[in-house]
Amino acid sequence: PFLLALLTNETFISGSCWTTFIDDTPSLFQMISSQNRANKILSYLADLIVNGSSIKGQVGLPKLNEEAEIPTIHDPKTGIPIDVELNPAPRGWRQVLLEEGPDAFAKKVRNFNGTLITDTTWRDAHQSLLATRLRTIDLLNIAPTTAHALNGAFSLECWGGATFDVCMRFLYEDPWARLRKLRKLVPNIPFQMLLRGANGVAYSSLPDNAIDQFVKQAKDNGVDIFRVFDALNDLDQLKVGIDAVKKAGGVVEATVCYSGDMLQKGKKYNLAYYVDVVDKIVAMGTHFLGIKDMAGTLKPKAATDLVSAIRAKYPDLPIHVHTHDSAGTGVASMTAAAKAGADVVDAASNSMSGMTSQPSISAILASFEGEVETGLSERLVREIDHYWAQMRLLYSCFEADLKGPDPEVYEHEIPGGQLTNLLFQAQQLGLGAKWLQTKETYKIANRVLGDVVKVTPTSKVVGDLAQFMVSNNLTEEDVNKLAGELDFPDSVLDFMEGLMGTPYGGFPEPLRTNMLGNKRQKLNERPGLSLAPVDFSALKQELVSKYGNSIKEVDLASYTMYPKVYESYRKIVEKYGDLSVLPTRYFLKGINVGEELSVEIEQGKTLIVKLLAVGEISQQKGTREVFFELNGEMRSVTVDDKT
Ligand code: 3PY
Ligand code: ZN
Repeated sequence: PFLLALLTNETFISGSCWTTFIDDTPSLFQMISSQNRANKILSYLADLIVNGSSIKGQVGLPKLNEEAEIPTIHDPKTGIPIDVELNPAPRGWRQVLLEEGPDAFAKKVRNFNGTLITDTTWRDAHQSLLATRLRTIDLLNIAPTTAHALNGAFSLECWGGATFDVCMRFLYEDPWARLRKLRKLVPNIPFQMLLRGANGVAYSSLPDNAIDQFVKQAKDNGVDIFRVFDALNDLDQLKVGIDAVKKAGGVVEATVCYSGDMLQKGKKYNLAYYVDVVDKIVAMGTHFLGIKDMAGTLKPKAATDLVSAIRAKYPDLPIHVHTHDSAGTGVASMTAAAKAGADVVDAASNSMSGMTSQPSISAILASFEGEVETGLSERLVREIDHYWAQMRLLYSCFEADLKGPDPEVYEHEIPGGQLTNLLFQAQQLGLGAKWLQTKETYKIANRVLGDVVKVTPTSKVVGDLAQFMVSNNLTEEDVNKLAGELDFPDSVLDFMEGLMGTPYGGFPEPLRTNMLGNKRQKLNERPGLSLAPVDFSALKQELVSKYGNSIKEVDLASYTMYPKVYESYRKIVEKYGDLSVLPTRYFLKGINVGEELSVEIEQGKTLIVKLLAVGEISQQKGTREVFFELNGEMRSVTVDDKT
């Protein structure tokens, strides 16, 4: 049709000025672009149909075989259905923030008579249960309903942590586009992200100006509240993130990471340690104090002791507690935290909660009932969960299949997301015994490294060392004795070099000296001080020369965080276009012969794709032809058969 339109276009036929032709006839070029996009999507589908899914971590196919239903929600007072498309989202805490600024917002939250809820379903819950694989389209579909159902929530945690990397690396999506699109649909609930301090959303430190640039982009594209932590509670590292958020005008939630069970005697990280870190955080200045219990080892009694101690010392400081339900005590711990004076606690939609995720939102509301007000409606959180029950089936192929709480978490202290990840890897090897060994060795690896606070990226260091020890059959003594000779994983050497900051109590010696040998230097100051600033104008030129003028500030930020991942992502987009528009079950399993799929590639532009047939393999070329009907016209795509 494009060629036909071109050949019959009068300006084109008359041969008059080609350069103005492009400007004067935009519809033709929109047509080329839509056709290119259509062809690219067909190429993806053809490859998927012939070769199967290339999405890492996918085992099997989605269990949901139809379009997910968006639940109807009802006004809790009148019981009347709410038309979420027609009615504007009600006022929420974001309006307070936008109208009155971060300081007044923090004060009002502190003065709220009760404890507010952060819903983590869009970030940590799927990071912890579904390998971070939730796609933008499935968030967008439920976003208008969420804006109504959760309008009393403190925030939706929806960005940062591992989602940034996974979006580009495994889902072939632009994390910035996700943020902007969600923002448009949810104008009333603050958006929250997880920032790994001086590491941004990467695995080791970046130059300070890279953190500033990234945070500014995050703020400008829709993030309101930044939960900033440092994996070692290294305050110099933490300050880099805090300062970046302050400069960008965001809400700072400077965070202390809670590692291990402080109720156990003789622990390195005890109440006095945490209060000391909090003192230093308060001295730096923050709108909120975050307490981040990434492994779910904060028992109810510990939550009471910790929050009470901080509350007594800092009556005006708003406190936000994050936890994981790995041991099954999440609801009890969050209830204890709320009663001890926490202003906000984290929870996840019921079908996306429990075990390595956050505790169930309905269970928390039930546990609070009659005692702690949240501003949320029990009916609405229940109604919206019908969607998440379906998502759990849609993403079943990424489940680690944990069957129950893991009380050993108080011993091995593995963070939620990593626990599912390591279990998944052990299951893939088909060895039940391997799992026990992994957990046991993780404990030993932590001891070898001097008992560090374990959360991304230090949890990866401990996990990598544990796997290295298991696969090379090494004991704790072996590691210490042979440190100078062994070829340790990069992450372990990065940590020992000091690229992730300095652990409390210092690095283990002589292990550090022996491990580094003369391969690496010892960094005895925070890494950002010796990293050359990113030259963003040179980087822009470089990326424009590679990818053209569409390069934006957010691309510079993506590249700076993950240069290789960004480049591979661009290659995929070049080949297949914007795949975020494909409904998930087609993205993961393709279509069957005779099946029809409709994809909205942009507003008002829908492709109707039907798979007609898959050709025989060509013995000479090893290719197959895949035949589609695209909006009523026949198309064929040739793909290499790699099976
Ligand atoms: C992350 O850094 O991604 C985390 O979720 C840490 O808990
Ligand atoms: Zn978490």
